[in-house]
Amino acid sequence: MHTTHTDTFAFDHLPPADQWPEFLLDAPDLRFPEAMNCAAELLDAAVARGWGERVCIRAPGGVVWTYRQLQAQADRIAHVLVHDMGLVSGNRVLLRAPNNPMLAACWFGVIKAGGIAVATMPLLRAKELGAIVGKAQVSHALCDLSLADELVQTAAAHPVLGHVRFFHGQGDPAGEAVASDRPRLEADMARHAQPFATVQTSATDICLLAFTSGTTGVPKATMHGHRDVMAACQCWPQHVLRPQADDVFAGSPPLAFTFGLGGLLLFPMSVGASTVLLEKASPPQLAEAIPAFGVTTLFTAPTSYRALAAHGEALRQSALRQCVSAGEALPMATRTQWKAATGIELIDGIGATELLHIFISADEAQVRPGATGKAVPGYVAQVQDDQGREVPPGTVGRLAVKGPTGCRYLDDERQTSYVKNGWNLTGDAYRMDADGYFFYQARTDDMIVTAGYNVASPEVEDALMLHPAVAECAVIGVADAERGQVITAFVVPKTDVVADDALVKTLQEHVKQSIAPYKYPRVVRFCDTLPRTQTGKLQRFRLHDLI
Ligand code: 3UK
Repeated sequence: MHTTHTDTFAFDHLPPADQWPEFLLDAPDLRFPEAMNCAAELLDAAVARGWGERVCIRAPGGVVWTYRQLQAQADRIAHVLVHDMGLVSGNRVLLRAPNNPMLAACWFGVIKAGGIAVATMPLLRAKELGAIVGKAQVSHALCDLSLADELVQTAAAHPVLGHVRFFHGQGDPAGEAVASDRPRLEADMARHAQPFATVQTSATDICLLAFTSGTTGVPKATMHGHRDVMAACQCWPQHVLRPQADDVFAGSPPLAFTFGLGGLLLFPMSVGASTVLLEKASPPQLAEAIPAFGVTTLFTAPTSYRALAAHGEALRQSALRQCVSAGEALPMATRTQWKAATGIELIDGIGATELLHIFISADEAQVRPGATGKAVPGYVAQVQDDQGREVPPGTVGRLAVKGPTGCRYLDDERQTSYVKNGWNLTGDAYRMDADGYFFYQARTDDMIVTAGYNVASPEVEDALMLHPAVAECAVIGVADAERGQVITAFVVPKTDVVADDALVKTLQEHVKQSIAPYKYPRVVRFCDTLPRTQTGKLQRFRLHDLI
């Protein structure tokens, strides 16, 4: 392996080769040329192929960009990076914006210039941004004006971040007035009208660092290259989603989360479809955007589907036809609720930042109740015991995955916990049936041991969720002298439900009737909301503080 990068930081900080997962690249559709830049594949080639006048991106306020317009913007940004900001290939560029067309243009501008995109969650503060800048030695940043303050603080504290430009994404004119003295990307872009010749990188060169959204611990930076991006476009979208060129994608995950980057930018572009980028995409805004933009293909998390189900009637009248759920386990009750509300069967898929995107999933026709799905073509998956031996079907163990993408952390000793003997270990407990369907049990650290029994938090949550009084819930094991751990449920009741002792009894009875009685929550607490990460994942560990 070699790198074409001038700045070899990423290459130099890859884990040692013997700690890499095995990469499966033998399938005919996964054989990529040695020299490849994924921006050339996804953007330049799209225009060259005659898609230039097709709509690529829409946004509120009547914004419509064709593929050619996105390319023109990305070209200007690449020129600014190289000529005005002194970028050399391999430099890391922090990207910071809510989902909007300029963020997409910046992403492609960075990649075209041979840079490494480090997209960050909009809500991060200077302290968290500082950790990212330090870890990835980020030298450049392109930032939405609406998020300028925290970045300015970060740059002041981290001299390595020497080149910063701000842009006006969309909305928030007040922010623009306040920040008008900031160095503007648009002003520089205006001076560069000529096309930018995309830098010829090697397929294995790193092009993005994605920080894990993990529910605990210090953030880790996963490293992915041009080949990994194209492999992700080749696997799950082609084999499970199978989108059409006239599809309209939309959803909630930030582009800084690889679930959003793939689902809301790379995958639609890989088939010449269009994407709707929404700066705000909570359920009410999604419910409005779906009919307004003619959205056909939706990406969001289980909680969001539960809230959106209330708009089922309106969504039935819309063009919506495919709905993808990922980020956390999809309870059976949510699948049923969504189908009843909209007539649409959800496509569940488990993905991970370490593997870039989804590796186990099932299309609408292949759904098996309670299962996430089967290994996506290109990937192999198995359930292993603690020694890394494959266990027979029906046995719960650790999920192990291999495919064309895999985990490489930037300079992180946790590499050897995620990758063992060439397998990526996702930290999830799963069971596989005889037909190769994978059934999620829990995060391995969310297994509760109570009076000698192993109980998976999500199983109790699923049972609770089937009760009509429950809007959301979370189950944890609380340390207990007698039982080891006591199953404790936090329940957000539906509006107009009376949350009293009688309801506690009712819910406990309900669980005893639905699953093995020893799994019922001995303690039930009511609350208004549950703690979640910025990617929508439940943070069960934070519930311990409420005990
Ligand atoms: C959990 C799921 C059950 C699971 C992601 C799609 O979530 C993504 O990446 P993260 O790094 O988290 C990975 C972990 O999240 N998980 C995700 N999806 C499911 N558990 N069923 C699911 N359908 O614990 C996994 O190990 O934040 C999801 C695409 C790209 C992604 N990065």
